[in-house]
Formats: sequence, C-alpha cells, structure tokens
Amino acid sequence: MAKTHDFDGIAPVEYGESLYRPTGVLPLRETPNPDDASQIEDYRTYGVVGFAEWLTPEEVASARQAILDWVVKGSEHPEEIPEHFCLQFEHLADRNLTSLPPEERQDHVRKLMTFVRWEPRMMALAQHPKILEFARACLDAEPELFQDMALLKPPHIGREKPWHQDHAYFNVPKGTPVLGIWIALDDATLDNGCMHFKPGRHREGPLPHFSVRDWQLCDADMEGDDVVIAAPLPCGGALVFDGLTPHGTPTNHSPTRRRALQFHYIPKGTPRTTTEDRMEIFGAGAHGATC
Ligand SMILES: O=C(O)CCC(=O)C(=O)O
Repeated sequence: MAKTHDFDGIAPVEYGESLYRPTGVLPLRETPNPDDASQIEDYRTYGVVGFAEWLTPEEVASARQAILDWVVKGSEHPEEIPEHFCLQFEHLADRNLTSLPPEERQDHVRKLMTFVRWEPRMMALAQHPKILEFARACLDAEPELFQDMALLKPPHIGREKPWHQDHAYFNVPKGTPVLGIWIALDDATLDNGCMHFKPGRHREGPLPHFSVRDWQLCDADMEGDDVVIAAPLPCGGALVFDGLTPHGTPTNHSPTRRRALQFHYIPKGTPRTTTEDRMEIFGAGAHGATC
C-alpha cells in the first residue's frame, strides 16, 4: 500500500472552460533535425516546436514497461522506492491499489519524478542522442539533464495542470535557458488532456505565479483573448518548448490514457540558486510546489 504522502495533495476543482479553448492547433514537423535552421527558429520565435515522430514504437514500449514496473513495485513494496524517486498517485486514486491488476494500477498514478538514475531504460531515453543533439542546437550549449518526469494524466481522474512557466519551478538563475521536451507515450488529444501553449509569450520573460489551484499563472491573464495553441500529438511524437513558454493541460475526463515523458535540460555547468531567489522573480508560494 502506498504511503499517504504519496498522494497528490491537490484536489481537482472546477475551472473555467475558456482557459483551454484553443484558437489553433500546433502544426507538427515530421522528425527533428538540428541542422534544419527553421526548426530551431520556430523554437526561438514561438517558444515551442512539435514533431509527429520522435521515439520508435520499441522505445515507447520500453518506457511504458519501465513505468509499469515502478508502479507495481511502488504499490507492492513502497519501501523499495529510492528516497528521492517520486511516485505520486492522483488525489482521487484508489487507496487499495494492490487489489487491482497491475496494468490498471497506473491509471491511478499522477507522476513519476527523478527516476532516471535508478531506471536504465529511462536513462537511455533521457540521454538519447536525438534529444541531446536537438537540445544542444536550441540551447546553443552542452545540455545537462535538470529534471525527469513521467506524467500519466490517467483516464477520468487525471487532474488539470494549470497554466505555468516551467522555469518558475526551477532553482536556476534568471535568464538561464531551460528547454523542455514532452514525449507522448499515447496519442495525446484534445479530450484526454494534450498540452496547450501561449506561443511567443516566452519573450515576455518571467511572469508572476500564484497559489490558486496549484502554483500557477493568473487565470484572468491566461483566458484573455490572445492565442492558445493546442498541441495534440500522436504516440511517439514530441514537443520541444522554452521553459518560459506558458503552458498547461486540462483534466482528462476521457476514458483514454495520456501518458507522457518530460525531460528538462539546461546548459551544462549552470549554477543552482535557492527557492527564495526564485520567489523574488516568480512570486511567493513556491515552497513545496512541483510540476
Ligand atoms: O503533462 C502534463 O499534463 C503537464 C506537464 C507540465 O506542464 C509540467 O509538468 O510542467
């Protein structure tokens, strides 16, 4: 049985539907090519670029199996989960997971975080030459993995992740380029909670975050009449985005899975700062807040 503190402390609540009403859909490139200047240009201009094909079906299968193995281990032998490895269940998850078949247990998990150092299948993906080469071109620096996550947004109970800038969650100096890559392990659709972006708004720099439904951007600003791009992806596709590009995902009310991996990279050797430093830039309320 999982420990109580492994359940997400944030209860899902209603929010205005207009928060995720896309004015367009992100056009997808076929495959990443770091030598294609127009791909890097899109990343810089819009703060997000999407690809229909990134991982192979074998790589997707390997990532899914790795997730499943850790979910089973975490639900049966939580004492075997390493201290800094986060396996977090949804707030609304069943408290008696071991009564469920293993495959179904993942439908109660919100995320896995900080796991690549214990999971070679995930480490192989986080260090995938295709990712590192593209990240190197976008960052214009040698990439260093800063954070690793799997976000499962399970059917029916996967809660909203309100609009935010990822940089607001990271203790790195203001101005540090942060690159996120979000890889779909299922088809991510408008119904099951695909990513939504405010393209180009990364150029406004850090925006204040507030403790509302989560540590997040101001709803009134996000539901204004500016552009909201939805980014549905086929399984194996990926989004590369700037850590300052506002993004969020609505609740998964659908019966379908929407598993994803998310890796963040910063230039190698970037110094770390403190949560206090970060709150001076992004606003108070960051203590304990995680993506
Ligand atoms: O995958 C999701 O639903 C949200 C991902 C995200 O925005 C994050 O964790 O920063």
